[in-house]
Parts: sequence; structure tokens; C-alpha cells
Amino acid sequence: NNHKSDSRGALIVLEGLDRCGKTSQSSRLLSFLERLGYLVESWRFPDRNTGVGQMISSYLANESQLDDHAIHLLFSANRWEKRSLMETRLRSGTTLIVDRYSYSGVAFSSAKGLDIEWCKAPEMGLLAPDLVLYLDIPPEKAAERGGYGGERYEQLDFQRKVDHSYQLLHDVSWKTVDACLPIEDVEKQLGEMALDCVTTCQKGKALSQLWS
Ligand code: 2DT
Repeated sequence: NNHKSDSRGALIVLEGLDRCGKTSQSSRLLSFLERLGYLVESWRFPDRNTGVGQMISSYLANESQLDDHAIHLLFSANRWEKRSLMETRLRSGTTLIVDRYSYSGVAFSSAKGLDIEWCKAPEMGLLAPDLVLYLDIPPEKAAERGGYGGERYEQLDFQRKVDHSYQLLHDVSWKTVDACLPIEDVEKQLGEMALDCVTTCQKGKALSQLWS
């Protein structure tokens, strides 16, 4: 019997339509957990800093055109190139708050008409989140918030399709929060759910892989 601890950080993912408040809630969640003394890092996908990430970024800015399948695989590759660092961080006790993950990958590509099982396949073997916080907002409400940038996908019609695709992806790790509530209420709910998850992972919950 060795004395190695199985304690680890939690993999917490935030998902939702554009303008649902994901990004500002991620930073609130980060400070909340930091204030409680946990090791936490904020991540996001796509990670535009890598070579693959730059190809994705220029595609999103409409500066390049790519086949729907090809861009799907690049988004996936962008997660694979970060997989081992992600595992290292989690095993060293750091909790990761991740803005978008494989669910965005599948929801956005299948909204274009690609087969959902085909979309899931390249994600198999990536680390499964311990918790997916879904910030639920009707596409029309999100559009009313304004501030859609000029990027590809930031259009109401398309966001409606993404909304539908997301509904097909809910699993046991998902918790849905009403993103139309006041910011502080959403923050409080996310904080409680995240804390619960961090505690469970600290006690040694095993890391698992997508899709389970
Ligand atoms: P941000 O605006 O959050 O940077 O997202 N997307 C994202 C995909 O189509 N597939 C993926 O795997 C991921 C992670 C969602 C940029 C856009 O990229 C979309 C919005």
C-alpha cells in the first residue's frame, strides 16, 4: 500500500450559446475558488495560441475557408494538443475552468449538418469533464444582448441550430443554469455546483474519458 494520494483538481467546463455569459462567469468562478484557497486555472477552447489555433482563428474571422469536416478535426486536434498538459495539471491538484470543450465541437459542427456520431468520434479519449455547467439562454434572448462580433457562427439562425444540437448532448455530468437570471444569481449557483465538484475530486474521484 503506497501513500500516494489520489486527490486531484477538477475539470469543469462551461458551455452555452454565444452571449450566454460564459466568459464573465468563468472569471467569477476562478476568483471564487481562488478566494477559497484552491489552485485554479482558466482555460479556453479554441486555444488560439498554437499553430492549429491560429488556423482556427483565421477561419472564424472569415479570413480562410475550410471544409466543414476539416475545421471540425482542427478544433479536435486543438484539444488533443493540450490533453497531456491538462492531465498533468489535474493530477498535480489544479482545478481547470474551461470555457468551451468537446460539446461546442459537436454542437457547432452538427448544427452545420454533419453526422453527430462522426463529430463525436475524434473526441474519444480526451478527458471527460467532471462537471459541465450549461448556461441556458434562448437564442433570441442571447441575440438581444447584442455584441455578437463579426465572427462566423454569430448569427441568430445558426445559434438556433446550435441550441438544438446542445440539447442532444446533455449527460450525467451536466448541470443547467438559467443564464437569464441576474449575473450574481448565476454566479452563486455556479459557485455552489463547482465547489461540490472540486470537493469530490479532492477525495479521489477517478479521471475518465469521453464519451462515457
Ligand atoms: P469563442 O468565441 O468562445 O472563442 O469560440 N467552436 C468552438 C467550434 O465550432 N468548435 C469547437 O470545438 C469549439 C471549442 C464556437 C469561437 C467559436 O468556435 C466555435 C464559437
